[in-house]
Amino acid sequence: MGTLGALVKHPDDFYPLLKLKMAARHAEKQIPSEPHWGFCFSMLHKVSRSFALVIQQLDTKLRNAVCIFYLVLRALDTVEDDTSIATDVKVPILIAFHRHIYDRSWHFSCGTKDYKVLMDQFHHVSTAFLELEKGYQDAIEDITKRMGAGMAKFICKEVETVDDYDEYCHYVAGLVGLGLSKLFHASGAEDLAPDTLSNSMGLFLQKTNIIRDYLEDINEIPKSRMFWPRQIWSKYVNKLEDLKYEENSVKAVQCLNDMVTNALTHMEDCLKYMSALRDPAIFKFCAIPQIMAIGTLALCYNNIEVFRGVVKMRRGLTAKVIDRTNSMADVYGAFYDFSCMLKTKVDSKDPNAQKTLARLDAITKTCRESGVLNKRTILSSTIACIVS
Ligand code: D61
Ligand code: MG
Repeated sequence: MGTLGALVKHPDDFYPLLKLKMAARHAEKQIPSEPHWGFCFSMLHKVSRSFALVIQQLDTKLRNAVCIFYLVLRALDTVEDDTSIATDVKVPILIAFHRHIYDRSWHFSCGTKDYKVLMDQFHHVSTAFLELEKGYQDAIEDITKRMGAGMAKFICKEVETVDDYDEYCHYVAGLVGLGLSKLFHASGAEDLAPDTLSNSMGLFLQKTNIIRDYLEDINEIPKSRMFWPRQIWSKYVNKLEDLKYEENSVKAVQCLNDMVTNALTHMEDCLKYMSALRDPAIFKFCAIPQIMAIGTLALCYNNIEVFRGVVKMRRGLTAKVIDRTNSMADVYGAFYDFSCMLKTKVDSKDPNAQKTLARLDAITKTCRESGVLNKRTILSSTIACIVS
């Protein structure tokens, strides 16, 4: 559906979309004039639709550090994701990446489109990195080193068990959570969060991506990429790719629901992490991706379309979440509505029905016990319309 068609169907998307458009325009006008910072911020806008806007709300020094943190890891991920690079070339680059960020003459050409520009012009990123305060540099270096080593480990290893799955997600996203917590702390605005909670923030986002991107990853050329753990999918099919064939639709949806149920385990840690934040801009920066992830999981649960094409939240809905996520009451409200709505989607014949329902009950209980469910203002209707 085109923009106009979507607006006729959801007229109340109009104002948040307009507000988002204006915020994006404002952000573009604010792009710094020095060429390396200019490159970094315009690259951020190009490669991450959603993160760019929320990063924009942070205080200048923290915003610069988070922008560089993002681009360094995005570049590392571009090396990891490029399935045309031979393993014996790729592994040493991943392992040494944390040293390359100090070297303004280093670059490695790979990836496509905007990612290729990021890789070819990487000197702008290292130049900006070298201007950050030492505390920020150290945090970024440490996480880059650990993520690169973890990615290298999984280049030669498949995700077999649920523990492997958690380990892989720790390297590529949990560590981002640990790094962000360090940056927030270094900025002076927040206490240092416990590692397990920071890790859960990343795991929840990454698992949602891995669930949603099943088809895209399995169809990857020249070699498919597989992140769903064998321990889960082998209960339903003999090969991961069998999930996409129509004759396996029932099994595929059961497997998908099993994966969603697994992702639900992180939600309570995420609530704990967010409820400890004090700075409103940092809070928004953390909460918006979480609520988008919930919305995506809500869309994916019991939905065969995950195996047929792209399942994505409407742009208007994304705009609403960005506009309306301002307090912990909004987050508890969204988590609560999401859990209630998911409960109605659980089919008693699903093999994991009891487990799924138990996890959802635990989440709704936590939200109710927060005592703020009636204090929220507007997000309540958002989740309800995701599935309709
Ligand atoms: C609070 C706020 C944001 C958070 C957080 C806590 C904790 C963790 C994260 C963000 C990271 C979540 C990553 C989820 C998206 N997954 C990916 O982008 C995959 O690549 C992972 C490795 C590179 C990570 C780059 C990154 C991402 C978000 C950031 C960040 C760095 C720095 C600061 C803020 C946010 C995925 O990418 C391909 C795709 O999804 O299309 C993949 O290759 O699996
Ligand atoms: Mg990757």
